[in-house]
Amino acid sequence: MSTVLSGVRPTGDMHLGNYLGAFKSWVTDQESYDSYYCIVDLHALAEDFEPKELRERIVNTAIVLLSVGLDPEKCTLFIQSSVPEHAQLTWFLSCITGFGELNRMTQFKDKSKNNESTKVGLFTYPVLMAADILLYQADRVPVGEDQKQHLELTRDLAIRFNSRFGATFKVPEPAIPTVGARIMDLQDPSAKMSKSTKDSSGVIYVLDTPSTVEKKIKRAVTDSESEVYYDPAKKPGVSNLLELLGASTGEDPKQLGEKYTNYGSLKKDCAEAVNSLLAPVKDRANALYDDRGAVKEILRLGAQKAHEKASSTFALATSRMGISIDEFT
Ligand code: AQP
Repeated sequence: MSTVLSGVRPTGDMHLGNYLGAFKSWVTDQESYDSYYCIVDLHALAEDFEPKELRERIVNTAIVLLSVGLDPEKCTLFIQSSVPEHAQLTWFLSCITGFGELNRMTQFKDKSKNNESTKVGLFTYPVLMAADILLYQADRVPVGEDQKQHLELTRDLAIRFNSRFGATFKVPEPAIPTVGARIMDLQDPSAKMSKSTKDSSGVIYVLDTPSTVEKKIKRAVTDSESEVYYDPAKKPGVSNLLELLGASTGEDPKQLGEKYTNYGSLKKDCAEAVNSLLAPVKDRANALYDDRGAVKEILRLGAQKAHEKASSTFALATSRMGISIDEFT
């Protein structure tokens, strides 16, 4: 059975971009892959955080993941920091990563904006991400378009390690969804929908109420034309609504564009489709909020299972690098 791995940072409330760009395919993949899904709290430490708030976000993220359909009987759901090998392998990989390689990462450039106080952890984030993936010998890594460059680095590091020290890591393939790969902010369709965006009016959270979803979509920025068609470069706002509608209903955004003659009816259908998609998720989440003990137990068992696999890969990497004490003579 092939292995799939993906992760999410508990840096805020989960939104439609996370759901449509990532979680939806995680749920499908758990049926046919040995699946590992990770709440990557170590990555969250690289940005400003409050410990109490972070703890709450980790639990909320787990609740959303279970509510969208991850089934602990079919996949391994765990918190990254519960498996120490993630941090340990990061050091090994840091020692074969060039400074220039990390300096070229566009996400780091966007987030750091040349600010001197930017954390080193944010700079080395892609190396930790590579460790997350390689520890589980993942064949497939479902991510949004924005993570493609990090995946390329992971592949480069796996190939480099294998050729320098001997076959150790599987070289993973990215899996980028064709629809929903990049859901944009409703108020600024030139920016991707993000948890950490200050103005929440352009972000639809998975647990937003139906009336909030309707309000946000109704106020979504479009353009001064009135014709509906799919063209992300020329009509980013309208195309994003078509993308949202398409990803929620399973239809093709381009073909959907041909069905509409005005923005009002597109927004109405888009809000309805998003609300139908999210309604069962919210019901399940409410039930889980009343049973946090069960969520904690799922994460504990997940960490145990993840540790079994990660520790065996890590032992192999240790041996390959010549620092395994078991092999000292
Ligand atoms: N807008 C998006 N459209 C499609 N996919 C998206 N993802 C995130 N935003 C979008 C995908 O969701 C998965 C988990 O995201 P993450 O939190 O680990 O990474 P992120 O890209 O940093 O997410 P945010 O929401 O933008 O968080 P902040 O604001 O904290 O930086 C990933 O597979 C990601 O591609």
